[in-house]
Formats: sequence, C-alpha cells, structure tokens
Amino acid sequence: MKKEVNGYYHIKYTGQQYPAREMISRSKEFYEYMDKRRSVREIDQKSVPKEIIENVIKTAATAPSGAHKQPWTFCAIADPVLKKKIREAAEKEEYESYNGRMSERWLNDLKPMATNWEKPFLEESPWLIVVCKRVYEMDENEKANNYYVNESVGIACGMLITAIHNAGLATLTHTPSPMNFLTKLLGRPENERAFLLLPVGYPKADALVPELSRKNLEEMAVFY
Ligand code: IYR
Repeated sequence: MKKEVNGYYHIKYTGQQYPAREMISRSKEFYEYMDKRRSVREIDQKSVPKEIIENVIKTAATAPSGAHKQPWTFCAIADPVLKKKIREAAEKEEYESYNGRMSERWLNDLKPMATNWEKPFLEESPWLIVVCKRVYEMDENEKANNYYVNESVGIACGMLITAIHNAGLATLTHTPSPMNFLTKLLGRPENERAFLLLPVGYPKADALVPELSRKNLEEMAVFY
C-alpha cells in the first residue's frame, strides 16, 4: 500500500504490535535487562567481530532526527596505532582537566566513580566508536544547518549504548574535553564535531563498577 502526500510516497507502518499482557511483560523484561547496563571502565583486549559493531551502528542510525537529516557519522576504530594516538591526546587534555580545569565540587562529585586522567581503555578496547555530529551540510556550496543536531545525535547515542548492551558487550560514555583533537586525528571534514566517544568490548573478567542506585519512579516521574 502506497499513498502520495505532498508529492512524497508514504508506505504502510510495519512496527510489531502485541496484546496488552504481552506488552506489560515485554516492557518489564526490557527494563530489567537495561537496568543491568553499567558504565564499565575496565574493558578486555579480546577482539570483537566487526559485524557486531556494524550492527550496533546500524541500530543507532534508526534514531529519529530533525527533518530526517541523520546528522551523524560513526567512526569505528580498531587500528592500534590510531587508538594509541587517541589515548595520548585524550590523556593530555584529561590531565589538564583533572589538575586545574575542573572545580573542587566536580572532582568531589566524581569520587564515587574513581575516574582519573588515565584512560587505558582507549588503547585496550578492541573498538572505539567516535560519534560525530554533522552541524551542517553543503548545499550547492552553501552551508545548510541541520536541525536539532544535539537532540538527534544524543538519541542515536542512547540507542547505540542500548544496542551495545543488548549484544552483551560493555561500554562507557567518554567525553574528553575539549574534543577537537578527535576530529583532527580522524581527518573529519569541517562540518563535523566529535560528540561522544564510546570504547566497546567485553568487560574484563574481574571488572568492578561503583555501587550506585538509580532514582525510583516516584523520584523521577510525574503522572498527570
Ligand atoms: N571527562 C572526564 C571527567 C568526567 C566527567 C564526568 I560529568 C563523568 O561522569 C565522568 C568523568 C573523564 O572522562 O574522566
């Protein structure tokens, strides 16, 4: 079934539907599965098939985006030489951040996560995914800004993290600041900015994560 609207074809929506009881159990099971996701900072060197990385990137790119401009580029890095360069450049920035650029309050807030300027996972992870946002496209030599770029790319990153967890792999959101060294090292074009860096791999066998609790429904949801 096809219908023309504004001169563009619309096709039948084919999303799966379920009876209410099944929706309740599916949504609960999915919540419980996602509640096991944690930011893992100890990632094993064991290699991960490229096909999994391709699949999680394709999943992320199913995200909605402003005017369907899909304003993202996913840079997947397995090359050890490039990973080493990224680690060195990131640690240089992080060292400055942890030793002067971040406030006392910020450093104190990070104490439960036990983070510091050292980022071994940038070299040890079999894959790094650098998500870049495309701020504008070139339209007949004119800059054409994309719409809701941060929202669109942020949603895609959430779906990427979900897909990585679903595959049984571990990741963390790493945001070295400033991040412009990444676009340079990756040779990205002028219209792209690094948005988020995700190391991806198996968790180390003895990986630890901080003992944190999540807000309960009453604390974070309001029903009207
Ligand atoms: N970008 C730094 C610092 C950092 C900031 C926040 I907010 C975190 O939740 C975690 C770390 C780093 O990656 O270590």
